[in-house]
Amino acid sequence: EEILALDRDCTTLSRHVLQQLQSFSADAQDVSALMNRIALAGKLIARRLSQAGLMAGALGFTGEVNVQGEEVKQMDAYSNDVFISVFKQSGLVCRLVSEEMDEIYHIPENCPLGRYTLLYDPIDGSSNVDININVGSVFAIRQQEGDDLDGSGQDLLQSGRKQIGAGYILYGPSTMLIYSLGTGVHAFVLDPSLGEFVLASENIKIPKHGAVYSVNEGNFWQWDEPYRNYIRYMHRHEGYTARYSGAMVGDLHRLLFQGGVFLYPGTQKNPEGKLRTLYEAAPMAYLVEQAGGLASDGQQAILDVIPDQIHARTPVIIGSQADVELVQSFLSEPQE
Ligand code: P6P
Repeated sequence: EEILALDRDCTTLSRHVLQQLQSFSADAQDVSALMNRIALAGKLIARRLSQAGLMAGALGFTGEVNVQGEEVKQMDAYSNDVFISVFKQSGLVCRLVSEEMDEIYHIPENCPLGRYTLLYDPIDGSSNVDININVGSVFAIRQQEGDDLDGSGQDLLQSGRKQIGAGYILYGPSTMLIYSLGTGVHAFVLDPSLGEFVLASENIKIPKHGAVYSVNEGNFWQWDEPYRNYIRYMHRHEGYTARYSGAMVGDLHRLLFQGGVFLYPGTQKNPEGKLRTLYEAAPMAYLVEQAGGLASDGQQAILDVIPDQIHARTPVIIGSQADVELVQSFLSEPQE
């Protein structure tokens, strides 16, 4: 038992990544180093979150408004800066795309260039930060294609199947890092006494069905009728229960282990919904498909969605196969 625990403690994230890639090539080493950098960003953000309530200026708003038109929380700004600081000198990336930055961040001239682009939401669910409820960071890794000479990042406007890896960090009672590089979904837990993410579970498979449906029913009257009919079905049938935290990462983490479905449909005001394709929907869809679940925008797999701009949004129906298919059955009903 003790040896097993010791062996698990020694399965650090970087070693696990190399095992997943079954290679020690330069590329594999780069991806392993990149994942390690993401883990470092997670540790720095987790540390700040754990102290935020004690630090003047760590909570509340900065007074700015981001590209989403949302007020920027101190924690959003800090966490975005953490990712920049961690990756700027890494020699692993050439660009950063963040929910918190209108423009693509190009690694400065005097810094070493890498071949990957990291796309991330540094703090997803930041409305939860000031009330000490879980938030998360979401990330996707794409390989640099072409030269992006005009810096517009057109090569990033491709389907989520171009992602070479994705994952999230969940800042909850414990800090967890969940990732996949295309060979299954794996979970690590931050052991603060070691300052290391330690392997918790491998090859996580989402249950084929779960009781939970996770959606903001406050938007009910803005949805098209098929979504309303689906919710009415949920209300009228035994065996379903609603869970919604206001932070996608926590809601999807629950579904990964317990099954169920998370939805953020389009509304009349925002037909594309609220969630961003490149750094929220696509990475989560990548993970959920790797875990044996489904992720749809209502018409097609989210991984086949090709965004028309860096901060494009998409409707999201994501989770257990049976539960996503149930939603889709309402969407395919003929409309009167
Ligand atoms: P609403 C957080 O801002 C977020 O992007 C997701 O993490 C979350 O699921 C959703 O928006 C919450 O949005 O409109 O339900 O408050």
